[in-house]
Amino acid sequence: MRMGCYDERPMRWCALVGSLVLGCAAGQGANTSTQGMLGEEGSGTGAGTDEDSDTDEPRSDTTGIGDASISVTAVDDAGSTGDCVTLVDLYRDADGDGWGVTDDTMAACGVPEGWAEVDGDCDDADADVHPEANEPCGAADRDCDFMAPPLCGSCLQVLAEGEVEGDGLYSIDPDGDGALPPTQVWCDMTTDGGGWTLVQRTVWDPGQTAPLRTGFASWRDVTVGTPSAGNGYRLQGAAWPTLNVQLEHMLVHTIRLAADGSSCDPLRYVGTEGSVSLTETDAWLTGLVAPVTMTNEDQLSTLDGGPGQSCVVDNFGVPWFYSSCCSTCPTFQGGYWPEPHPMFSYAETLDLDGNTVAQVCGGEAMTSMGFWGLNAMEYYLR
Ligand SMILES: [Ca+2]
Ligand SMILES: [Ca+2]
Ligand SMILES: [Ca+2]
Repeated sequence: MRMGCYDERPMRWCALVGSLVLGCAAGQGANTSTQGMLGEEGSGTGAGTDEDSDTDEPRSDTTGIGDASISVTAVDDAGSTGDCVTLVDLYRDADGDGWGVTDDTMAACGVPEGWAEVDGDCDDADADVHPEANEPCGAADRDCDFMAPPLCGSCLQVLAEGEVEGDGLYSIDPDGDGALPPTQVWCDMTTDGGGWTLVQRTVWDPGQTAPLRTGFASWRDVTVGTPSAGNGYRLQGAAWPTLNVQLEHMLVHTIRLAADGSSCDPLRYVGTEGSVSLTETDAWLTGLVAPVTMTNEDQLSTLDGGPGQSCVVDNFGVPWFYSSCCSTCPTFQGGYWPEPHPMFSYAETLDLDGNTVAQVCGGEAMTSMGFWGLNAMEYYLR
């Protein structure tokens, strides 16, 4: 004879099997997993292991379920009979996601709160984790197969399918199972709907951007710097085409204040229809439509090739799609500045938010002969 009871106020459940009483709250009704046969009505105070029915033990008594010879009767706390004729295997479900844990079971004639009829929950403290849970790209294991899902491929995919926590650093794998390694990138998840992946940032400090001045092979194969705000950075060029999902391009210019070197609010310009492609020896940005001169040549110029050799070599320019030289200058040194700094020429053109330098900086912006000096020039793809 066995009796299973647990006390979870205000309702008390008891299960007693084998010519004894299976107690449950009256009115819980029959369920489907195990049929017993109505038999003699017991007192509910038989020789169970939990004689006063006020502790949690034993909770996992399911032996004998399904045996048609077992008589089952339900009683409530007061000892009155209910109509329970069904004994159900139950699993503890503390997080209420409908999935219980395998190693905490009991049998009863209903499904009280905190219990489930199926097991397999691998985290019973998180209702978003269970065997049928959605598993966003880049998240931890959630469907209890103990395997993490693949990383998202871009900030745009993070936005669409992953877990978004505002602008910031995200881990992506630009080409999935391809040759490119997983990498951490900076995502703008707010501007113009978000989903922008930063691929290059040049900053006022020449020491930060000097490592970006490379030939084509390094441009293609090597990620330089770190993507978090304030740092010079370039994601290896081989990843750029895979991030250019919607052929959209954004330049974010943070103008420097002349008085103290601090930053104005950024101006943002978006171009469309621009396709980034690579050959063995070159990179191209073709078809770009933009409200400002984001580029003035389709072919990338680097230290060892492209139409803008004078810009890169003589004027300390970072590789860019330009020649002779630029309205958008990731860095430039020469008559404008004694050291290479990012600069651009169109701060009086309305940006995405309808702002110009007048709105974001007032009269204090750092300028040199019609160009504005930048604390940061950021280039995003989407
Ligand atoms: Ca659960
Ligand atoms: Ca869970
Ligand atoms: Ca998984």
